[in-house]
Amino acid sequence: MLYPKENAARGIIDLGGVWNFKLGDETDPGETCSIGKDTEPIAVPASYNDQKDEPAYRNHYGWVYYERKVTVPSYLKNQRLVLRFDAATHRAKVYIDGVLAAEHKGGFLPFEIDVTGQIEAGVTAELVVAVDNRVNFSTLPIGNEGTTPFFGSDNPGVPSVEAAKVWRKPQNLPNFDFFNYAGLNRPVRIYTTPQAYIEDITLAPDIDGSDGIVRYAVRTAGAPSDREVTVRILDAEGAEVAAASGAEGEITVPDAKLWWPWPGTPYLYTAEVTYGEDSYGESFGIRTVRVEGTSFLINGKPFYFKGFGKHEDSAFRGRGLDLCLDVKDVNLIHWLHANSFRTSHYPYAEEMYGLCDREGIVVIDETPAVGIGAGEHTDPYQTFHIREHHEQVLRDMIARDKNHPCVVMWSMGNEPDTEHFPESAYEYWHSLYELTHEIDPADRPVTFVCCQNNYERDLVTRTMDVVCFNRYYGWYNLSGDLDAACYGLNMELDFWEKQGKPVMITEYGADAVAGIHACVPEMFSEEFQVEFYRRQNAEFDRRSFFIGEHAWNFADFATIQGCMRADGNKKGLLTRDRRPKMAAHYFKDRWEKVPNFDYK
Ligand code: GCB
Repeated sequence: MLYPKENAARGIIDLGGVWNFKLGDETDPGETCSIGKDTEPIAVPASYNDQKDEPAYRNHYGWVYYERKVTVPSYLKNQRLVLRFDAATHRAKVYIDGVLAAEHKGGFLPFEIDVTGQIEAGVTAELVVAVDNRVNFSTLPIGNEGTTPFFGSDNPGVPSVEAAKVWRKPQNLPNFDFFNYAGLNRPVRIYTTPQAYIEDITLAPDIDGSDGIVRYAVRTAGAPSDREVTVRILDAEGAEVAAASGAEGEITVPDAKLWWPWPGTPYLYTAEVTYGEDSYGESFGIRTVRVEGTSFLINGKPFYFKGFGKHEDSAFRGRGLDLCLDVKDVNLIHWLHANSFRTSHYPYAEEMYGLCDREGIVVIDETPAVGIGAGEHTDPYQTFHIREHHEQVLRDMIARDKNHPCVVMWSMGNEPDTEHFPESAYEYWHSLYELTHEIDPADRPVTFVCCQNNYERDLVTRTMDVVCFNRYYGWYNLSGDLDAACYGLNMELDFWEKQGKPVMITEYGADAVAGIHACVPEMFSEEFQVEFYRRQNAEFDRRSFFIGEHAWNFADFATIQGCMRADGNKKGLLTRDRRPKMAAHYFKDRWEKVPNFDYK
């Protein structure tokens, strides 16, 4: 799916701004197509939750309504009009002049509607978007249904499931550790194309000696296919270096400049595609990614991942796109001498991938499949109704992100149950693994992120291209005891070593409340967070098959309330407003000395 771009053939009408807004009540079916007068202002793009300091906003459950008028200028009369939502979290119904124009499920990937017949250039239309924030057993991410897991226990202080139903209001019970920010989190735009148009461009790069090879495919629509597709490859200065015609083929770029992670040069080319009156410039990099033995190779050289899991999370906007924050984060990633991050726990806004392409930051791209687990008595693979949706999300994520050189690996999900129902888990995840390989035109490595206490029972993780595991030795288990933590960690590393795969840690960390200091490092102090990383990194450094360390998390972030969270999750190396804790300085020093390539 192409990102909206303006050029001589295409225009964009940005629908960002202040819209009219109304909360639905919990019984609302999301079918209100005209929201009337008593509305409140709401900024788009942004999550609605923190835009007004009311529990009704913050803890809303169910549908909300966004409304605005849209007028496409009459000089665009003969153009094709496409209404594009970059993300509506988690489910949307779009009404144009009172008529349902589209429905979409999934809160982190774009969808678009050809509105050529519905919105007429020169005529004002009413746009109403209903958005549902509910998470449950059929959504990704997963929400618990009915009650919290604590209800129904033997503890007399805790009401039974039945009793809880009497007084408990329906509410979201996320089975994940980030605040369920919702709404129109990303841009809403109308873009135009000529009537015969380029629908999609796929670019799969390879290297042959000093040349670059680009396999390409262009999908067109809207006219008889007698018009010719042409492709020109432009270098970073805009000079043509290769060209081809036809809807698919292979192009050789002589003496190609490769895309390298920062501080190498992340060189970008543009594939300038034309079809009739339409044209589109897709930027891409020439680089290869491959797993060989226990190495992860970028352009044939063993790469070491230095970085973190992140979140899209900030004050006021919640999960709303903030370009200033994205640029700042990229600059902080450079400041830290990090080279990579994982889009934990959902695909991020497309603008961030564009920045990472340009700035040479390596990305592990993750679906929103987080929370697939329901304790030792319930097989989530039998109970949850997610398979079809999960496949769709994988297809949509790859369709959106396939041409980004920054994306080097797909993560199908985070921390599912693979321990209590190992066979079900294998069947589920391994078939998705095969599907992911099949649908990625560039066939990147595929993984998912495991976190099981009994890693020996898990049958899936060892079959992934890269073993990615999240571990909290010294925090959630063996709390505060870093000797014991290192002992436990080493036992586990011995196990993974035997699998003969590249292995990386995708989460490890300790909460540290900025400003709490201790001479003897104890939990929650900044000193403990540093010591936690210093000790465990020393163990990683001794293992040649170990290909990367991703700290949890880049910055502090908002979560649901709970007795384990004081104003959110405090495992950030930076505070939520991006001030460095001691651990940020520690990693900055360490990572400056750890090269991207041939570290082991
Ligand atoms: C995890 C999860 C992550 C949490 C983290 C924590 O294993 O993947 O979403 O935020 O632990 O801090 O507990």
